[in-house]
Amino acid sequence: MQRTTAEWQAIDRQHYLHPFSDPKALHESGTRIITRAEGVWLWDSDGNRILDGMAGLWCVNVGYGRRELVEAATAQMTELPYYNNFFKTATPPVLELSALLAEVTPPQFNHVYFSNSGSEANDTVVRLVRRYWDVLGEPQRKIVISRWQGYHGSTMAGASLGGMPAMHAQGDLPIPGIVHIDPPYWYGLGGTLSPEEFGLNAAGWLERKILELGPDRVAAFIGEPIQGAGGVIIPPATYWPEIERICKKYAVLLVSDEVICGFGRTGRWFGCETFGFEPDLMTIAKGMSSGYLPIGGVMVGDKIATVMIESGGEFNHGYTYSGHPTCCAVAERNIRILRDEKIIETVAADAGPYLQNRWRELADHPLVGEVRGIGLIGALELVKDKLTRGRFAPLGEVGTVCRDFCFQQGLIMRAVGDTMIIAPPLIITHEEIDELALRARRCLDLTAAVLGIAN
Ligand code: PXG
Repeated sequence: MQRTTAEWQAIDRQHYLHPFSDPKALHESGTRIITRAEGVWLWDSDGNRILDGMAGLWCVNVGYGRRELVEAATAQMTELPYYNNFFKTATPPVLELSALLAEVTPPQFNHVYFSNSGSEANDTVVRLVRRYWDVLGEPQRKIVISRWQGYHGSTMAGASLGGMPAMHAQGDLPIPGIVHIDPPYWYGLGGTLSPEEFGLNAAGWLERKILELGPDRVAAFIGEPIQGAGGVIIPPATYWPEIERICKKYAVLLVSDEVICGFGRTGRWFGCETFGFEPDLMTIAKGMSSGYLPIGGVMVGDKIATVMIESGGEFNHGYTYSGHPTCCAVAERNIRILRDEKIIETVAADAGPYLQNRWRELADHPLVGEVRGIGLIGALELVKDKLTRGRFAPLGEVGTVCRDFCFQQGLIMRAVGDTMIIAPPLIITHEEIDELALRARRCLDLTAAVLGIAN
């Protein structure tokens, strides 16, 4: 039914509770209603066309409007809309997708557990690594180390693994056995160190924490190759190889949360390939289906899969919709699009470098303290003083002003504190990147004008 924006907003106020939102504030301002999309463009219920600089929520990698994905869903729903994978059963789509994932993931990955989201996949990770060490006769290895400003989901384990104090403050988190270290955030924490020196230092915090806890109590370390929701924190090149070395030294399992970086965001299939490390487990979701249907999973490396299979015994874990056939059929088709159309190669050789060049031009803006990015992910740090990296107070206010101007100017950019973020669909063209850069600069100018900063 086609209603007016005001009618939808009224229903929203009366009946709907949004994720991560203050309902009272939202009721005052009214919700934006997105009604359709094509390529990198969204339309709202007032007919405004908006450039989606965030690919939905970091997920619509192949862009909106791909008929093949609609057709894959229609065909599967017609044939077999649902069946489970419990009780000695499987369906063709879950098997086809498993085999395809083994092909596109790094060589150590040949097995997958499916979930319906990144959060559920990370809950699976926690249960799986604890089960692995139990099976190996080291039941005291229970602790998972993760990082402040990491984001690993919103379930009890996901939010606990994440390093968002505002999330921990609600629901008595973290759950026991999860410990955090500081992130490899050079712009914020690097001081006078070179990025390379800082990267080694930041990895050293992991070793220090392992030694403090006792190496025989640490089950795993989990991190996003680039911390996305935490502000696009891109570690120096020295960081991940050193993290891998430390994990190997203490036999700590290494988990790469690829929910944002996976499926091409950084110009390789997976972020761990871009940063040069070999994880034991990978969390996947989002770009796996380009967000057309909900699906996630855990890629299980051979080292762990062999133990789980050869030990015998049941891993008492799974969801009604683990390996949902329709979601699997869509994810499989989506991954084939990424592969057959060489979309990720294009990100690496063309779209990525082009976007990064245009993005770096914003460095001369008086509000911009640092520009960073890789592939099709980017961030701008808005600061009060470029030289000293001095922040605005309270943090987040200027970011929100800028983000609101972005909406007004027909551009979706995320604000994390005062860091502005983009992660557009991977199929974005040069012309659309030009438009993104133009609109971003206009929004920075408008923000500077509100602050009374001369441009
Ligand atoms: N891991 C990472 C790295 C994520 O970015 C999750 C796990 C959880 O996935 P699900 O599918 O359960 O949401 C995510 C999700 C934001 C934002 O504001 C980011 C996410 C989710 C919601 C908001 O940037 N990332």
